[in-house]
Amino acid sequence: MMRMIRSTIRYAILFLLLIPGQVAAEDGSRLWLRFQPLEADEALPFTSIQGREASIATREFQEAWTAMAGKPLPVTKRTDNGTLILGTLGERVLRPFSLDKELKSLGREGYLIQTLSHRGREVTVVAAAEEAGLLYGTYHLLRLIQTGEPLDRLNIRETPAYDLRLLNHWDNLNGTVERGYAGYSIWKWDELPDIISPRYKEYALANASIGINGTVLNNVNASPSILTPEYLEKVRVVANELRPYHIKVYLSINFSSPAELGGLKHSDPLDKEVQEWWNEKVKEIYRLIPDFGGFLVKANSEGLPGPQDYGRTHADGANMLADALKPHGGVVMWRAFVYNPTREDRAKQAYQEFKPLDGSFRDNVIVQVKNGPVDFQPREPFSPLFGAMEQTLLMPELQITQEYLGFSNHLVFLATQWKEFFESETYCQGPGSTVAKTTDGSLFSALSPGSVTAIAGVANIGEDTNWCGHHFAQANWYAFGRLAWNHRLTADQIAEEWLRMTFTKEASFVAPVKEMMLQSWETTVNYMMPLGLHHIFAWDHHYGPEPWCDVPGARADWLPRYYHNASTTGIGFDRTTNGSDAVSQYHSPLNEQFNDVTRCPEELILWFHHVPWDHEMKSGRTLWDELCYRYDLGVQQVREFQKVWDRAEQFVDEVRFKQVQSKLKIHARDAVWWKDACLLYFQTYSGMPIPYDIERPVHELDELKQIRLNLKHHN
Ligand code: GCW
Repeated sequence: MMRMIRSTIRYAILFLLLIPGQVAAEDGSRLWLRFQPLEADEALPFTSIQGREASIATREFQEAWTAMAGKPLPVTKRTDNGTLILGTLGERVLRPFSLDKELKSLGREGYLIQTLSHRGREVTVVAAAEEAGLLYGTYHLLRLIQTGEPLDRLNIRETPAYDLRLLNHWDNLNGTVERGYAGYSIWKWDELPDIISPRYKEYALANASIGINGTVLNNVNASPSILTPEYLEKVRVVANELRPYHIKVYLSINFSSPAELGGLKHSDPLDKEVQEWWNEKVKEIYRLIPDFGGFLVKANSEGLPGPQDYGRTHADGANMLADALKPHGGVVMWRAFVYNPTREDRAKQAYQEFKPLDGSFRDNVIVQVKNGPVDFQPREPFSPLFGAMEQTLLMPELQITQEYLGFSNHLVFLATQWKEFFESETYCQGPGSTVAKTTDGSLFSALSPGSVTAIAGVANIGEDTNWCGHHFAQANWYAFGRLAWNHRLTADQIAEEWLRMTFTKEASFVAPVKEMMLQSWETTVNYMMPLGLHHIFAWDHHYGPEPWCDVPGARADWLPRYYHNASTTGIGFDRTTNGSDAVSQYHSPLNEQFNDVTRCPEELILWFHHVPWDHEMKSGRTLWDELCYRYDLGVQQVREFQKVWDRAEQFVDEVRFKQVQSKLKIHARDAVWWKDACLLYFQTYSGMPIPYDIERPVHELDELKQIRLNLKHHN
């Protein structure tokens, strides 16, 4: 009998351990917000909590705490040792601490977290001028708890680097996502406004936890339909879901909307009727969404309509929309991603178009500039527009989705790339004028007292269970938010935080996996496009290599040959003063440095120079050999990632372990594909042998040329 009872109990326990909820819990859906149970030896200083019950910060804290500690913190009116106090300016709970002046100086979104003493009792105070700051402060404290940081002597003050920290969704109204690799859009336009997906709130929460405060819901290749009353009603409902988490909604608009939607004869921005149409449309939007953020505009770019269709400038177009939005507090983010199939070097065109317009934009227009002068390539120099427009607000656009970095198959941590960008010297006001400082208000703060600073990242989010397709792609969403809040954080710090929250704090897991993440971007550059090569992707889908690609009748600047210029004499794009002269768009001494093949950083040498195959590199190797070594190094590094991950098995739940392991197999195969394709093809020009000490090609060039990926559904 006893044995029977015992075995029943054993089965019951086994059953409890196997209930589907528990296994499914580690599917990546909770992102970095897993709030794992605290371990027995983690003594935390909190004994009770004081905070407005209605406040979302208090609610979020209690929910997370309950998950970690098993029960909520007791709510108290008394101040005891260990009381956690959450409050905003003027609230009774903060009165004993005289923080008002300081809180005001931290602005709307800033906060402080301090260990303070009150009548001999030690308390922790999270305080901010307004609710938004309090929520950010609360998430900061939760991050400290989750990552295992000491909590006893806290003295933290934070304000964001950029005022507007936005995600850009390239999501279409039919549910597809342009350059999205994590399934269909999370915005269920067909179901809205009646059905509200629980994911909207989860999305809001995840963004708030990393300080993102705005989102552009639809693709920059915008359908005019987004501005119909039917869709605006849907947008209103999404905005209502996001608002409690301090996330504002913005929309991409189609410049021809007055004609296409309003039935006007045209959409000329200087036409009174057109202006009136926009004024009325904007009023309609604000009636529905009083805190609407504004418009994002892709105009006269890749075939889209714009002010130039009517002989007007980008400034004319942007200012018309800005005037409509101004009375309501909205902004226009006008994209500088413009280029035409002219004889002019594509890398120079955005600068040529926008630099002459410096000073002619309204103060609620922000020109949104991609990090590099071409298009989110694996590595680009920074766009020369940064540091060139001293009287125009400029915001960086980064790409979180991995359009040119292996989609959601390759493990690429982008914080390293973004740090290189932020820290690039523009020299616009001498040394120290980094890209970050040209955009965060520290260099050109005189623009206008009310003007805002901003940054955007093209989202990598879709309806996949783990949101981003690859578990490690979540780290890029996370890193974007963290850097938008504080671009001084190191990639190392961000990876460390993310790993501890997303997987485990175990040092023997974190150290090697973090190393892998920190190396992964450079690794990808190595096996895809080392030494400044760019845009040698296969036609249209931007996944695999196709340096030989030739599509009859296609625009020259959409073909790899335009960029690599391989010939029997050498390889690379001559952008020196003898070539396209793109170097001259940079300030001195950078222009001279880029112009001189012996001083140009080797990472960018083929971006700026057409280099002979036997050119001697810093390593002492010829350019050809160096190219071979870089490609090979990339492959070897991915193989190393596989080993690092396999060694980490004991620390990771089975589902996520296996999924990442499978992705790494694809990653390794693709790296070999890239290496073989590029080396075998370029060898037909260099005529030189592949150095004998590196891995031999395993493919035939002709066989690689036959590969046709059907990746249409990804676009
Ligand atoms: O690089 C190109 C992408 C397009 C994208 C465009 C842009 C949204 O391939 O898919 O369109 O950039 O940024 O506008």
